[in-house]
Amino acid sequence: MGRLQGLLFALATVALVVLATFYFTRPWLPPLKSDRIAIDHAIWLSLVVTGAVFILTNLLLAYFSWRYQDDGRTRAAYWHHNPRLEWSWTLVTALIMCTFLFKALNLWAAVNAEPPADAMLIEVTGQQFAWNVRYPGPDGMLGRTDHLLASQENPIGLDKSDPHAADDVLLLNQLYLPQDRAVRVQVRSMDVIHSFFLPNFRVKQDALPGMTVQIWFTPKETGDFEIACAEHCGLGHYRMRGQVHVVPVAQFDKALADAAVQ
Ligand SMILES: [Cu+2]
Repeated sequence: MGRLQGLLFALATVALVVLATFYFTRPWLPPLKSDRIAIDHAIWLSLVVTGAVFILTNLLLAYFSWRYQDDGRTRAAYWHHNPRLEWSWTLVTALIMCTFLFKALNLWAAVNAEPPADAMLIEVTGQQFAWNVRYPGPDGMLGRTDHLLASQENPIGLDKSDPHAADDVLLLNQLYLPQDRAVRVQVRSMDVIHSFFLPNFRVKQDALPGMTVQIWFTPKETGDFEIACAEHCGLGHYRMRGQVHVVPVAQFDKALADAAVQ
């Protein structure tokens, strides 16, 4: 019976390794449509390193459970305290983790670097349960907002007495972006914490009440994609979705004007 048990455990472990390897080596990220390819590289690197450790340790587990299972005669050896072994696995693991850490810090610094001077300004304000999108209009300046002015008709509390507010373009759950031009998005919230998530653009930024957080990226391909809320923000969280439309720069002004009329 002992023989069979070890063999079955080994086979189950090998099956797990084969299935996991098959599943995780297929492309599972949504297609990339922005300039943030470095994020994909970081995800793949950590998957390759942790995946190699996973495969190696599980194959060893399968082998040992088959090879050294109870045969009714051999006594198990017991020993402890091997400082050299303990130091080596601690140091090797620490070294790998430090490499990940420094690479991630560099990537984080690059993602959060100053946007190009000609980046297009857009404001996105989360609210239960919608995304309010605002463009500054021809004057290039966003009008003042005040939470106390917010109402059903004026969801972000735009101060209409501010001269910069008159030409602001407001959209609901529709975000138009120019292809191949950097955009800087000021992410805000009217109520609770939301998270502005553009899976195809590798963008995810919490929208925090009382704070304006700026992110920037460059859309690379035209098409329609999803905006999701990635922070559980209330009963309607599931329907807090919108669409991103990336259009060629030459058609951008018209696309935005058409959308604003609707
Ligand atoms: Cu939300």
